Formats: sequence, C-alpha cells, structure tokens
Amino acid sequence: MVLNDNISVLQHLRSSSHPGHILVIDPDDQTPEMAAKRSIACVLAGTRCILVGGSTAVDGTPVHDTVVAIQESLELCKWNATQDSEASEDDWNIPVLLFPAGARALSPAADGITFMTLMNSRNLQFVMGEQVLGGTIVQKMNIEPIPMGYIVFAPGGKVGEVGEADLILPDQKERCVNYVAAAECFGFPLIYLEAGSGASSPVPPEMISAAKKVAPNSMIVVGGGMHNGKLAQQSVNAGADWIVTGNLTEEFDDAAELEKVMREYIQTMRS
Ligand code: 1GP
Repeated sequence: MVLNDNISVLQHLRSSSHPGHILVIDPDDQTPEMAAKRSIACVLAGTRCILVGGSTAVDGTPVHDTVVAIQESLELCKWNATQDSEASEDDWNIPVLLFPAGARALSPAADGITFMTLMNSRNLQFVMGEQVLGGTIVQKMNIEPIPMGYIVFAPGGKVGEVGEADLILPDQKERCVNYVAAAECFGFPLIYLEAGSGASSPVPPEMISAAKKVAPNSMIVVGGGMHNGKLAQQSVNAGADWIVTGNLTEEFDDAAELEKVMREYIQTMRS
C-alpha cells in the first residue's frame, strides 16, 4: 500500500520532521462525521498521522465508517489544494492507520495498520494471538503493516485493564529498558510507550530518555495523558519522536477552536 505514487506509510513516518504529532481517533467516542471534522482541524494545525482505534472498539463497522469518513475529507482537502496555487497537495498526504484492539476491528479503507504486540500483557492473546488471526486479513486487505512494540506504563487506563498489562511502574526503569531493548532487537520501526488514554500522569521523561538510548533505530512514540503542549514538550525533550493525543481533541466540537488549540499545542511541543 502506498500513500501516493511512491511513498510507503513507513517512509512517510520516517521522513516526516520529528518531533511529529499523531492524532488518535476513538470511534466509540464520536461519530464518523465528527471524527473527520476533528481530523481535518488537526492536520491544519500540523498533525502528520491519524490512528483510528481504541481499546474497546472490537467490531469493524464503526472503525470502517470512521476511516472512510476521514479518508473522504482528506481527499476533498487534497482536491481543493490542487485548485489553489498557494496550497500544497502533499500536505494532505496523511496516513490513516488502524490502531486496533484486535483482529476484528479492521478496515480495508485504511492506509496501514500499527501491527502491534502488547509486549507486557499477561495474556498471550494480546502478545501474539490477535496477530495470528489478523495477519492474513491484513494481507488480503492490502494495507501496510507497520510493526510496533506496544508497552503499557502505569496508570495504564482502559488499555492496561483490557490488555491485561503487567504495567511498568515509575520506579521500574530497568524493566522499561529491557522491554525497549527487546523491541529494538525485534526491529520494530515503532515503539509505543503508552500511559493509557486520559492518564493522570504521562510516561515519565526519564523512562523515555532511557528508551531512546537503547533503541536508536526505532521511532519512539509516546501517548497517554499529555493534555497540554508543555507535557508533550517534556516528552519530546526526553527523546520522543512522535506524540499522540486523543482525549484533548474530544473536548472540542468546533473545528476552528480545535485547530487553534492544536496549533499552539504542536508549537509548544516543538519549542
Ligand atoms: C491513547 O496514547 C493515546 O492510546 C492518547 O492518550 O487520549 O490521553 O491523549 P490521550
């Protein structure tokens, strides 16, 4: 699967300027129309990738409808850009990736999928079970798998609970390093350090910097509880390549207001 004529999703992620911003859309929390509206506002603010999924979205239908709505809106913006000499079409080549809870929450309308293993789950189903069910489906759907090591930190939230994660606690830096080093040895291009959506505290910066040190070839993705640009900036300073935001964007139904908030967020994150 290619994003445009010759760029794969992974190439897009690698060649985007870092730190970059990723929006996560939970189809359980919003209509496809609202998801599309929020996605466009965030892309205008500087978001360079959109993930669709959540820890409870197990049925494919809301996921598929949401992916289709986002793709249609991006296509429309891209077409508009071709009519405007000052706008760039490329700015609208934004990958829409599945961020699935399991093998059923998939859609062929996506550009790719974070093909992940929840490395610190106690349940093998999340480490390798869903993946064995989903691999064939992903190949048939012809969506690009982006291999990802997914590691859940305290407090962990819903994903920690549903994914039965043996959470990494704030004083367990060595465990963090061991998981991340293993992820690097597997060759995962993405390693996602997750504190859980809406977490009261994000992944500690010292964990991120320790992770970055042992995984120089991977992109470090950090998400969960970064509800302002300052928190995102701390993660970036510690070594995060990508910052993921979900909850915050759901506070805004007005596109112009969301664009303004996210523009400031991304600017602060990069400053
Ligand atoms: C969830 O890490 C993401 O998987 C985003 O977290 O909703 O707290 O921004 P928030």
